[in-house]
Amino acid sequence: MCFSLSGFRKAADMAAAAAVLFLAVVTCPAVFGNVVSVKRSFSIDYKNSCFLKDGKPFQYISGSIHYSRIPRYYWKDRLMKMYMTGLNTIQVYVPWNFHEPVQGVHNFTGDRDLEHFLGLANQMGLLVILRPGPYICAEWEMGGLPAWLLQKPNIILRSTDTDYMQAVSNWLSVLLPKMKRWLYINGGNIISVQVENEYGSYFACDYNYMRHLRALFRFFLGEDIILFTTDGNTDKEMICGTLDGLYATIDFGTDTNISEAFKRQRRFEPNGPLVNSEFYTGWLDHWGDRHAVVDAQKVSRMLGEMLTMGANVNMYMFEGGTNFGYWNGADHDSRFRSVVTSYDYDAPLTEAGDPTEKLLAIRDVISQFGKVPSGPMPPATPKFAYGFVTLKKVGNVSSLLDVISPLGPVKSEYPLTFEEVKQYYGYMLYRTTLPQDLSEPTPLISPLNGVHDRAYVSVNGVFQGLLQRDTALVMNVTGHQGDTVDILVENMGRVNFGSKINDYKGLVGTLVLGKDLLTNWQIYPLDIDGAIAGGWPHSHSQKSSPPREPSAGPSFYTGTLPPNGLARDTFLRLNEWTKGQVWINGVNLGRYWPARGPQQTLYVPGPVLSTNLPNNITVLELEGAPTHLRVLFMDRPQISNATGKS
Ligand code: 6GJ
Repeated sequence: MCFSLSGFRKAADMAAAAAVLFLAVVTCPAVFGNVVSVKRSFSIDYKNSCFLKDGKPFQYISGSIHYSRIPRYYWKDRLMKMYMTGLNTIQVYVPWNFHEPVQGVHNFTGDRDLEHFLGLANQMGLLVILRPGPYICAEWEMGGLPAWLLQKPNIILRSTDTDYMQAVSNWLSVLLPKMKRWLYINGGNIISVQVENEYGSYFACDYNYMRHLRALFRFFLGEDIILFTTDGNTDKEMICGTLDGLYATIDFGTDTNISEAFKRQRRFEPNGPLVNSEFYTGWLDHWGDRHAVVDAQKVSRMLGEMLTMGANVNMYMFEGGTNFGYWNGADHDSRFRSVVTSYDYDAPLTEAGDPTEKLLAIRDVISQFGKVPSGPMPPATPKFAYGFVTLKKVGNVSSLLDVISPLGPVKSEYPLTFEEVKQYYGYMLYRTTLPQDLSEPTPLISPLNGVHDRAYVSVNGVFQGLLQRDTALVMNVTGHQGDTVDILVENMGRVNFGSKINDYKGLVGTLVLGKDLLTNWQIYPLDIDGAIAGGWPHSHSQKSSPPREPSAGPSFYTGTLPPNGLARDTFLRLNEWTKGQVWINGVNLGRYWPARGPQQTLYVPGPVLSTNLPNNITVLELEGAPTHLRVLFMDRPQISNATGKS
């Protein structure tokens, strides 16, 4: 095991350190002898089982941060706090779908400016462990894979499927050449690059897929960069996820025996550095979960144990952030469970980037292994409670299709999926007519559990109930023959882990009403974000004043938060509302569902707000608005601990 200064505790170990340093001087003159200029290098010393940075033993202490979950404005703030904690490295996923939402159209600007993010980290002296996937999991929509891959109905994702591999090759031929200049060996700060993500946990176990990726990464990045894999702490996962030429690392959390886990890594890497690539400092929340927390003392204690062993540790997450818009993922084990908008993760830095007791405990541990930057920890960003804003109804979704679906419907005898209509995120409205009079409540059934994921059913504009994937496959409908049936379907985020990541959305199966198969559909893709970006509804004069009483069912509401000269972080609470989506000044803040929780507030980054112009608020309420159409801006987040209703 390489002995690095950071591998020793102070005081008690200084004597040992002195002895080892003496031995090192004797055995490694090139490192401790005459000062020689050393070409930048970052490599693995298999003889001494450590990393070498410019030829010297190096132990990384890293934290995961996802730029795709943080407004560009705050990147420097979060990175500074990670640096001041004593981290020397950060770990970064690159979500493919974030940069190529439309096939062949790439975006690396603004909040997607990955190179600007890398540059900020470089300025701060932070090294980078890059994880470009192409699959990344991460509780991110479809694990980072673009949904347009599903246009091929039977594509086998994460395999040598030719269409999948062609798309992967095209993507990596755009991304990796951009990363080459950022490699540490080329003057940048990227010290290692992960290939795929926990591939051993995927059913395909396609070694040729991993070989193809290894070849692509080597072709674009060269021979000198360390390529590695990460897999869960089981033999099966390590067997299917590792490949010669890719350094095998492992991940585990606070519920694991450290020695046993590293013994498992040693079975795949008998020599070389011990690495925990994902040491879970917290955990994720699905809608309806009890909020997940991980004990700070346990995290810091285990971190100290691993660092004492000379292991290299990345804390997952150090700064989680937010699943803005539709970027949250989902899990599907016994049933579909959508991840909430907040990716706070009970991480050392909160969703809003505020230092926690957990961060301070971690910094104390790190300080025992070497000098942490002197000076105060940057404080929490200022928050502001802007108070109540009362909204007014714009209208039902069904009455606004000319605005939010300007291209009109796609006509089809049977329902088409989001992917078939080439809309990938958010909402679509499926319209047909009642085939006969239904004077008695008549069951509307999704016989193949084909509602992905939630469907809000209205007849002639009157909300009659909902269907939900896995848990509500039937509801009753009444009406008259020829009545208009509108079914708004919500995509609640694609599965990001396991074998069900081919997660088609919309009505992926037919619906049966009584004995009738419902056919002859008009399918409206809804471009709500586009309409709002174009100034709707605030710039549009309301043609007709909608009914004053808040009717149930999918409807838009709007209002303005007056400017007050401050653009401070704030938290939006809609606890009197039911379920929906919120936009402020065109920014899609994400989803709310207070009855399910545990998330009760939506994080509103200060830079979203204007200091001198009215802040336009738009709410899509899917089920039922409250009598008082109020929303509340608070100066702190709220998370419920009770398990939400199903
Ligand atoms: C990691 O595996 C993943 O690599 N992990 C999780 N996996 C879900 C396993 C369920 C049995 S939850 C938190 C992390 C991230 O998703 C990470 O991307």
